[in-house]
Amino acid sequence: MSLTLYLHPLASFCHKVMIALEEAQLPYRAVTVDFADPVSAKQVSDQWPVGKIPLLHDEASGRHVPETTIILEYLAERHASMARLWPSAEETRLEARLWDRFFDLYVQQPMQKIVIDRIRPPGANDPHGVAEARENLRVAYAMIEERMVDRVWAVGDEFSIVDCAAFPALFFARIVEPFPASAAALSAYFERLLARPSVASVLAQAQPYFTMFPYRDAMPARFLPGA
Ligand SMILES: N[C@@H](CCC(=O)N[C@@H](CS)C(=O)NCC(=O)O)C(=O)O
Repeated sequence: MSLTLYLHPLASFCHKVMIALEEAQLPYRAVTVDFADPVSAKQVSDQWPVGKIPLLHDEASGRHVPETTIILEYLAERHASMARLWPSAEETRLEARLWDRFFDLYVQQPMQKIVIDRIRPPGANDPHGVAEARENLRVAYAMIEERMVDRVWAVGDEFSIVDCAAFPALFFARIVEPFPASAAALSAYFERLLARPSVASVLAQAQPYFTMFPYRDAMPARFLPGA
């Protein structure tokens, strides 16, 4: 097996790549990174000093590839099954790049800001930053709602890398900032994503770690183990 993914099963950006790997049916070795263990964390920081996961290692090329979108581009250049997750028409491909950035920057990042603030040491919280992040999420939800009114998937007619980016972003974001009741198209899109076998598989891998999630108290019961 040529591909190794350094990941954590609870980490939302890792889910984006894990879902894509499952969709593309590319086998990989998963190495769980424990950032509390300096030896484990060093496996990542030696190759990518910013220390973010996921990080891909491809034994076939000897390369380490960081950053979710770059990992998915790298794999698409080498595997037809991953290339199929990227729209081929130029205009749709550009749209896919845009909405991939959208889900990373305007859903995942504000969600992370809110989540991480909950585990900051006493006195180190950033209420203003968290309020801004919540407003960012509300704006993003309104944009997705408008977009998804007449769509099945986020870009083009087929499930794509954008949907891989969308699911983990929306899964954790809606726990910290629920979707508005009026967002019917967004909620229906979320349920379609949930029904995807690749998504169900990645969620099942995350489930044993949900107790580590700082907002576990707000997690819907249907996602908890044994539900
Ligand atoms: N832009 C990066 C973001 C990756 C990211 O934020 N990963 C989180 C896990 S979801 C992480 O490594 N957090 C560890 C840390 O910040 O110490 C990507 O797309 O890969």
